Amino acid sequence: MGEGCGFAEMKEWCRSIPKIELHAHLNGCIRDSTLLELAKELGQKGDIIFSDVEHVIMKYGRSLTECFQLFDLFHILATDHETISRITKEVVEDFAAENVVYLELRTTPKNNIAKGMSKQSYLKAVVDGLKAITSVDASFINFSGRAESFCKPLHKSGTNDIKRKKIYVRLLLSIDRRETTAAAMETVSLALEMKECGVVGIDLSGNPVVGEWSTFLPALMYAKEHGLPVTLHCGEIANRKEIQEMLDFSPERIGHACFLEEDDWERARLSKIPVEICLTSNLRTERLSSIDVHHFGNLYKAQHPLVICTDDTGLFSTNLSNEYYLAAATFGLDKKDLFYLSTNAVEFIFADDGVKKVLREIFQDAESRLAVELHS
Ligand code: 6MZ
Repeated sequence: MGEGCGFAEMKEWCRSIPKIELHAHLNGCIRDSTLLELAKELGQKGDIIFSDVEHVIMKYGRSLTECFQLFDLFHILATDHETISRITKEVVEDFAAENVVYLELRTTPKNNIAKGMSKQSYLKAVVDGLKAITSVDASFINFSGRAESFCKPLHKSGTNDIKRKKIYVRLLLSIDRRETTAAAMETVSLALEMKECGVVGIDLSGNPVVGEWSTFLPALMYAKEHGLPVTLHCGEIANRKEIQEMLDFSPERIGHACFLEEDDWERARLSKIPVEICLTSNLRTERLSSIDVHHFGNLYKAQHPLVICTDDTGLFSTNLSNEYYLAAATFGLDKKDLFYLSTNAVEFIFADDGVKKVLREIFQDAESRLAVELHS
């Protein structure tokens, strides 16, 4: 961490600077309190036995396998449309509270016949959640294709007004590695249909030990052919063949990238592919022996395009400010380094140039406001 700056001051800096979040899974970001409430309700209805799940929800460290067991539980708890909308609203509010000014929220559209849910109605529930946000000003795109202007402040501007947080939100649709080619294709078609409600790309995620690259490739190619950017969970486990196939595909971004070998990095370097870095997630799922050996260190030194992200704020009890702090504390970054790391992330977003332009202005304003601290 930069010299002359205490822990508390650095933590406050990480919280106060504007930030961009590009790798956050909706259902991985559920608040603990909401998760417990949902579990209790389902317990009372007799749908689950609450005491069986309570300790799973409250457990701190989890292996990658345990994380995916927990996701199965999340999917039981969060199956109806109202709950999806509620979670979306809360997750966006939580990111805005950390001064995230642009959030690319990813989620896997789900079919659930018993609940009358289709992939399309799932996505509509997510958008309804965005519409329900009142405590912060969220800018997203609604179903009729109009860019929503920021919600109006609740009170007229006055001296007692607290400045309202503003956040741009766009969506990525995830293909789960358990899905078939047809299901993956359905998600990409939905994304293309729903571009008008703020869907800006496709993600491939899910348990990395499940599924074959060849299953998802047709759908990912279809996305690419139709100009929809793709980000891949790449190298979350050591799987040389798949990592190479993924790099052959030339995705617009990759996430995690824990198990790339030197040759793979050479290719990634040449193509300057931005990497979504999830420090706490990688540490907690035991992708590395300790945080100081994380590939962030070398990539940062080599000035490779990087963006610090959270992955699953609920699952890993973290937030984006905390991830920035962790990077500073582990790799000796100072205030200025963090600010420009955050600023550079604007260039890797999937939203259009109009949004990029506004974000650049937000960072320029912040740069002027923070000039003393940035240049001291
Ligand atoms: C791979 C992950 C993940 O889509 O239901 N997901 N996939 N690696 C990770 N690192 C730990 N974290 C989350 O959000 C939850 C889903 O996101 C994916 C998994 O498929 C998980 O079921 P949604 O909103």
